[in-house]
Amino acid sequence: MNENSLFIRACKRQETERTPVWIMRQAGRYLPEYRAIREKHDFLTMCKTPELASEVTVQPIDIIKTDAAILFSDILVIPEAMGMNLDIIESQGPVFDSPIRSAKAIENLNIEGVVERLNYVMEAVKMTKEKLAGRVPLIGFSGSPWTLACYMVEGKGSKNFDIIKSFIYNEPAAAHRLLQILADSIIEYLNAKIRAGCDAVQIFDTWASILSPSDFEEFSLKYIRYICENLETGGAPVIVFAKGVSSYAKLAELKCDSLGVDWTKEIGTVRKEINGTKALQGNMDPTVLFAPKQKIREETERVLESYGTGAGHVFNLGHGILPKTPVENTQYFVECVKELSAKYHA
Ligand code: 1CP
Repeated sequence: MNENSLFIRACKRQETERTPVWIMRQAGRYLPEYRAIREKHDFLTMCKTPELASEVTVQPIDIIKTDAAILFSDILVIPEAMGMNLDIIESQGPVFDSPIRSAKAIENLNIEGVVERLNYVMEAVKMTKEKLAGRVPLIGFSGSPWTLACYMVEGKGSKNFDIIKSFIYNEPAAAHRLLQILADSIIEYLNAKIRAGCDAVQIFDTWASILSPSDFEEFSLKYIRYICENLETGGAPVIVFAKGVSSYAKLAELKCDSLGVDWTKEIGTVRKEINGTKALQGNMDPTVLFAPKQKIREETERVLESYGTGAGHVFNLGHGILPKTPVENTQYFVECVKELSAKYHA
């Protein structure tokens, strides 16, 4: 059933009757129904309790009516499973109390049995699939090695990422060792998620945006390539979202099905740049959802128009939905995509 869904077909550049839509970070803080559950449980408990994780995964399907679900979890469960103590602090986001600052700290990571310790994620996948009952496909995800390393070395989010960048320039061998360890764990983790029932997987490289093109190749793309080449997908589409990259030419050579595009590019220009060789996912500016309805409709149309007619577009925002976004506008946005996109398909 899910192989024939709009989302999976669009990821594979097969014809659809309209453009499918889902929203990065759709399971989260802008929904009062999410906040009601989050008030009672801390973030990691929610990730580790399949009953809760599956419940908030399904919320946006019922409330926002998107065409795909994304499993509620976080990219940082991998470093947590490697033994790094993770706290999600309300006003600050994720924090590791002892970040990695040396080659020795990397050797101390507990890299055996990571995926076994993440079995709670696989249980959440199975429970979510039951709750979805075939209504829409389920996307599993991971951070890229580079984006995970950013948090593991910085210890938290950062403005200018001077600590991770000093690390890659001063200790390149250790940095590459860390990135390779992460890449190997990510392959095993995404393969396990697909086996547990995920219909597609997305790799988030949020902090691609802070690297020069040559550093991006050396410290990020190389490992994403390795992951894509070693996944056992069984036909599940692979989506790579590298935020803020200046060119898509090399990404288009990856063994993946779809590329995410942030809102600083014209999606139609990217389509031409890669000659239609991958499906594209995106790319409305998330803050447009704070605008009046007329503007939301116009921007939706503008993105559809930019991509143009034919297969291979999955509508999304250019990055995650923001916590203060009005739910009503989000619902309206999804309605607009569904209504306006039909004329771009034969
Ligand atoms: O207080 C809370 O409720 C926690 C907020 C929260 C939520 C809802 C965090 C902490 N993570 C999540 C869920 C989450 N994270 C999902 C769920 C599925 C979905 O609906 O999309 C996903 C896919 C992520 C992925 C994630 N976490 C990324 C990559 C995507 C992106 O948005 O760039 C990153 C960079 C993180 C780290 C992270 N975890 C949480 C926060 C607030 C952050 C970002 C911190 C920062 O800006 O540096």
